Amino acid sequence: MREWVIGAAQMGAIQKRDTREAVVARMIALLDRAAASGCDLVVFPELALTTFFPRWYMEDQAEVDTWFEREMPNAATQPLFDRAREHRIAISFGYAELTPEGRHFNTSIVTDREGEIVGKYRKVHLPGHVEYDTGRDFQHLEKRYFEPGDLGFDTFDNEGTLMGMCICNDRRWPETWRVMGLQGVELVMLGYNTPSVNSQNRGEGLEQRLYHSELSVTAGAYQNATWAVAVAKAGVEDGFPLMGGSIIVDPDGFVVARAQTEEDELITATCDMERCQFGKTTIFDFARHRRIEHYGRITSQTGVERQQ
Ligand code: CDT
Repeated sequence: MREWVIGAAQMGAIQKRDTREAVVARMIALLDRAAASGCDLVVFPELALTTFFPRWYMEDQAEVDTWFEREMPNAATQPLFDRAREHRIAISFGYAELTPEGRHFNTSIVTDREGEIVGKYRKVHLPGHVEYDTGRDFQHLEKRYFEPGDLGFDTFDNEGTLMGMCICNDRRWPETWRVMGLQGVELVMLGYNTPSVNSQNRGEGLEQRLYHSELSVTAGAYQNATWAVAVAKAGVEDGFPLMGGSIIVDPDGFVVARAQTEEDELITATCDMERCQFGKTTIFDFARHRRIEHYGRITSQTGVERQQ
């Protein structure tokens, strides 16, 4: 399938007290709206099933584990998979994954239109910190609760379209996009939970935060000639605001649909995968133009090393 009607299902706030069942009911309502709009694929946010729990400091691992899913689908999410299959809509969403071996990941999956999981991704770039940080206005403890993903940035053939995923902070790193671009990716799906203010710089407000998100996604899409769908969990969660700004971006880097609210909201676009071909065969024809002899630092070095 080369032409997909894609829905970005932005979600409003999820409070700590909200159950998985209540959240899944909201996701199903968005899915029904997507079916009415003719969608073939719907993308939901990062950690779509719960509040953004990494803002809360916890020491008790049993309490931490209550935010994680031990299998997917499970009893709470099975109705979402069932409805997606009924509508013949592929879905992608993020959740906290606890593996049988006891490993913790910030994960997303994508299904085909039969409701079968055809791709899984585990977040690589984990922002934030491990210990309680008194210097911040609020906590961001992803490095405490998750380990870095171990699956790389794979791409998945989903009914004839090459799809890839990344999660939130990953979108700010050009390497994320290029590793998928080098596999010929045609659609990058990502969800995010981005605070509306910078916890370490009160002066950086919503407008700048939205700009940096859009800049990252539009640049990633353009420079790799791929469609991109970036979907927020937004709104005020237990007093902590998350930004909206969900977008669908074409392979030329232009925004073709943009959310207007910070609530549950569906935006859609018809995405022809053949449109990736022009960029991939001209200015971003990697085989002809890349000069890997100058890129060694990208994989041999993390921090800055100044040349004297
Ligand atoms: N969820 C997530 O990755 N959020 C980050 C916030 C970084 S602030 C520590 C983001 O890049 O949007």
